[in-house]
Amino acid sequence: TRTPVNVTVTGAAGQIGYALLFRIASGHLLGPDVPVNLRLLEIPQGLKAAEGTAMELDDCAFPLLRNIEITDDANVGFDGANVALLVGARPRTKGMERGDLLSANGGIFKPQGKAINDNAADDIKVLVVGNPANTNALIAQAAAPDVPAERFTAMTRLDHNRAISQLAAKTGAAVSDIKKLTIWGNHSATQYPDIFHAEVAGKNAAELVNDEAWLADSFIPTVAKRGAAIIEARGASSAASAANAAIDHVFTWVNGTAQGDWTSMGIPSDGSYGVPEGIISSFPVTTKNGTYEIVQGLDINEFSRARIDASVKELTEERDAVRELGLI
Ligand code: NAX
Repeated sequence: TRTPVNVTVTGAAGQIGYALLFRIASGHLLGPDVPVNLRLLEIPQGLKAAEGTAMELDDCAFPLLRNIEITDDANVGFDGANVALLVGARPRTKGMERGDLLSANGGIFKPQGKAINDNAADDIKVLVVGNPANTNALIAQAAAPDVPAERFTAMTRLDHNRAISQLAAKTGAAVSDIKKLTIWGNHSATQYPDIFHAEVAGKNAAELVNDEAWLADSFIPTVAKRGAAIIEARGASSAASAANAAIDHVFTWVNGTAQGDWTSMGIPSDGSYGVPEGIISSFPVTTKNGTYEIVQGLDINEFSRARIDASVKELTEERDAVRELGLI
């Protein structure tokens, strides 16, 4: 039998944590034949609720779940971690400036990055979900100099999945017929969902839709502002769909993209497509054997260029702000 994989989840007592843990334990994160040990990292106030969730996990009698450990000590939480899902973050509260938000999250992601550096397994893969996800990932990555930078990723898979769903609805196609969609840039309102290379049942999506006004005034803002629309409707931010996207992100990273398709991941830029090296920006990527590669050679038209540049500009500003704060 296979050795269990150690999966650490921060913010385990939160609403995404609640939607995420049961799917990890039932084999959806890594595969139906991979046993897991769960490490739940919370702040002291979250420990009791995390224990309650752990009781429910026990009560599912998941065959793949070997062990659950709950802690508020990052060194313990990341000890031997093979996969780390950094979900817990400091939300923006009323009246909070961006600088306050970045520094509050720096206080979380810098020590967690160091704890990953000092304690995680050599093959550690990190997904940052907690917002601002891209820049939190950058902070954690900078605090982990012994871990290859490319192991730190940020989640734009929810945006990717939202865009697929919107495009399927517009074209009347099945979700499974949509391929090669890309989210570029930041997981924020500036993100750019790109359909110019996407395919709908083998046909170019942009040509099929042939409606730039829909693209600019409906599709892009609907995808980019979907989080706010969910809050408005549900009275709480997206949780199950975010957990689902985290599962998809890691599953794809570990198990590979399908032939003829790609996915979107926030990853440290290597300078491709004019995105400054080092910032964590979303790209089209293919994955294989636990590694990913940026899809190269895509033609970027003017419409796309302006939008990628605007989102990347926001990311460089966030990077400069956390540098100023001494967080990277
Ligand atoms: P909740 O407030 O329900 O849960 C957050 C949990 O994190 C709490 O239990 C809290 O005690 C814990 N926590 C806080 N600081 C911690 C620390 N230093 N170490 C360990 N745990 C800590 O938030 P939830 O709805 O679960 O959302 C979590 C994060 O995901 C938020 O930052 C949210 O903005 C972000 N999201 C990111 C998305 C993405 O696509 N990248 C989409 C969904 C979501 O909005």
